[in-house]
Amino acid sequence: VQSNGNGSLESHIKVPKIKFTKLFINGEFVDSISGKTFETMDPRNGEVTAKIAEGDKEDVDLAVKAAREAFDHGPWPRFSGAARRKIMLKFADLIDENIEELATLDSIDGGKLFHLGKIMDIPGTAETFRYYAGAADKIHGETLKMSKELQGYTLHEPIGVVGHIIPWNFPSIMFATKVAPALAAGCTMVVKPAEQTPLSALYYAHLAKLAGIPDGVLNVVTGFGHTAGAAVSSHMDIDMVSFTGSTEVGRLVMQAAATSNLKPVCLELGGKSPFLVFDDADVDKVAELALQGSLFNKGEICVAGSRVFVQEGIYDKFLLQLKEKMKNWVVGDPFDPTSHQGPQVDKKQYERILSYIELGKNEGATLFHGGKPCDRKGYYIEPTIFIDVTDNMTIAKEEIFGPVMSVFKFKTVEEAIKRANATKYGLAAGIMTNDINLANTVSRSIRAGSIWINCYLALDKDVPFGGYKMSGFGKDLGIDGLKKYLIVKAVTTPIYSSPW
Ligand code: TXE
Repeated sequence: VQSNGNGSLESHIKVPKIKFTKLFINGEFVDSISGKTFETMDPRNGEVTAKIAEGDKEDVDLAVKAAREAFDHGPWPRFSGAARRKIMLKFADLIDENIEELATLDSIDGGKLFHLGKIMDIPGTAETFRYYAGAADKIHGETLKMSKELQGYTLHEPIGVVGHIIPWNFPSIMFATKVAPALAAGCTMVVKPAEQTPLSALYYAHLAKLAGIPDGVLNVVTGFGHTAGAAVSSHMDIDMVSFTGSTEVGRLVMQAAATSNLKPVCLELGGKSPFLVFDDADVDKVAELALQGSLFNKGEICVAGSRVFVQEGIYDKFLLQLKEKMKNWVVGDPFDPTSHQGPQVDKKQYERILSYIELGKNEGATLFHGGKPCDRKGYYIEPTIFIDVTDNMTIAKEEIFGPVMSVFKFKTVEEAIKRANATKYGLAAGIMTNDINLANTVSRSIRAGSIWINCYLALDKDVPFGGYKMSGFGKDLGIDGLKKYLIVKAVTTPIYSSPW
């Protein structure tokens, strides 16, 4: 179904005047050294939304210099945890006070549903800052049991200047996922947002300053990946890089880290997650979960359950349910509250997804639903379901990052596990069954970082998230997400004999 987009748009929402378009370095919005800008587009119509300062290596150098100074001599790493907590809580409150504006920016930049941004992305961003604010004063080491002449303890120190390279699919959530734990740890940082979605990151920089985060602690350099991004990953004075994006670029980031100053990296990369439906599952409920699992955020989500394996006993019933549910799936303007799916982020992604759909058809999969661009302006694609997909087809192997689901049939549990694991990725998996023993056995057999039993996309700020295999390594979110921004120092002293 396509919404007509007339009259039903949230009428009070006007595209705001874009206030922040420059780099944020050392607490100031500044032009890029070259003076160059790039255009950010509205995916609803392909029109230019704003001209954004195009940062490059020299700008990253300036941002790193500010972050280094703030780390080596500034107050942030030296504050008590409680002092950092207080400022981070203020930051979270300011985010809450600006929910509509922030959600609007993510919608016009990335095509994200405004009504979900308002209740999920932006409040979730604020909550992530609160979660890590609460952790800021609970960072501590251990006392070590040593030989009787020695005593030791560990200090958990901030790792230093951090580089965050973030993608466009969840601009706000990604910003919080990377920035909040690093702030709590006492690090200073340079954020390189995706070139498709720079608007909200710059707005967060403005709020950070209002909240009282000292100058130089949080710097935002907008620009392209091969220039500004590469300058971050290869910088000699950045102590750690946290990256979310494609597996190809993750490899480049790791190479750059290795050939520069051997900085540690945390990589959250692509996925091709299996969604397993066993014979005893509640078909109605599970069909809904499967749809959300692969179409949510127009399929631009690294944990998309894009390989749906259904056991043969309920296969036909499952397809019937999918067909029924697709009748109510609305593709439309992200500001229309009835829309389930907005436009893809940009022309490149739109064309890439359509080329995968063509490949699916050419390689012999059967088109069960959708399969073409929507007949309207903007980068809208019909939600697409393929059946009769075989494991060796390209659409079964590669991450499409769009609203495309492939459905497979299986017979036995062993077969399901084997086929679910037959991927280079290992980000997530869904297991739909009412049999607790089966769910537990399959959970342990799947090589993936997040397992969802009778639910899907159940991501939360307090649950560690990150992949196995070529989906990367290191964890975001949860307390594990904080640990990577800390470095452990061991301190040892002798104990001289004492009468006590
Ligand atoms: O990602 P890139 P793209 C996957 C998804 C998608 C594909 C391509 O399959 O279709 O990647 O998307 C920065 N050095 N994911 O091309 O390029 C870039 O500027 C340093 C999965 O947009 O990986 C941006 O800030 N940085 C994913 C960030 O990397 C570089 C989310 C991600 O962009 C760089 C996004 C370089 N050489 C895409 N080149 C997920 N895991 O959620 C680019 N960048």
